[in-house]
Amino acid sequence: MAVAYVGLGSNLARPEIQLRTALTELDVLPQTRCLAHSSLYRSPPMLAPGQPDKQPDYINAVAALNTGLTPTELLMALQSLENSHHRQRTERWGPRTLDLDILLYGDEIIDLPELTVPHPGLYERNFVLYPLAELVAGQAEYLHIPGRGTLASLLAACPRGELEKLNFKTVESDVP
Ligand code: A4P
Ligand code: MG
Repeated sequence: MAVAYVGLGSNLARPEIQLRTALTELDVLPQTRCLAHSSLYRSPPMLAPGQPDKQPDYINAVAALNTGLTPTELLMALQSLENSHHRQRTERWGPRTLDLDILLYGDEIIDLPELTVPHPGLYERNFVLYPLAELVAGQAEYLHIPGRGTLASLLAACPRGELEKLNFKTVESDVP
């Protein structure tokens, strides 16, 4: 068994509900339990250079899984979950109903054509680092990011910016 951290993101089709549903679905993947997850966070879209600024804000979260799946098996399971949320891949960094990224898989460094771990964007994304820090609650100095140092050192170099932690009681799924 390994502990894997998964980043969740959505900016289409009621993103808060997409994430809450996905968090329950992660817990019932084969050989997998969801140990804990962060709050939900809202942030403006991070865009590719030249990409038009026409996307809704994103909702993001991070989950810690205990899994017996191999990294490649976990990637396939996550992609199948994305597909079940009607994810359509039209453009890179385009709007999406559900994005599930493997951020960390134990302390492994993986460089396969279909899988890079740690996730290549992890180091500089406020919408990943701050939820991850919440999840490990006070242990950021001890969470080692292979090849990059500690989570605490990455956080120190990453401004919080416009990232907003959502109040659990006011997210849209509570509205009838
Ligand atoms: N892949 C390689 N490594 C991994 C990994 N560690 N986890 C491959 C998951 N997948 C990985 O992904 C493309 C391919 O990456 C997959 O086929 C898989 O084999 P994708 O999900 O189909 O496409 P994508 O998500 O558009 O591309 P990419 O480069 O993964 O984008 P990111 O890094 O997911 O970023 N702004 C805000 N505020 N919040 C966001 O969450 N997300 C993105 C997309 C852009 N802007 C954002 C956010
Ligand atoms: Mg992705």
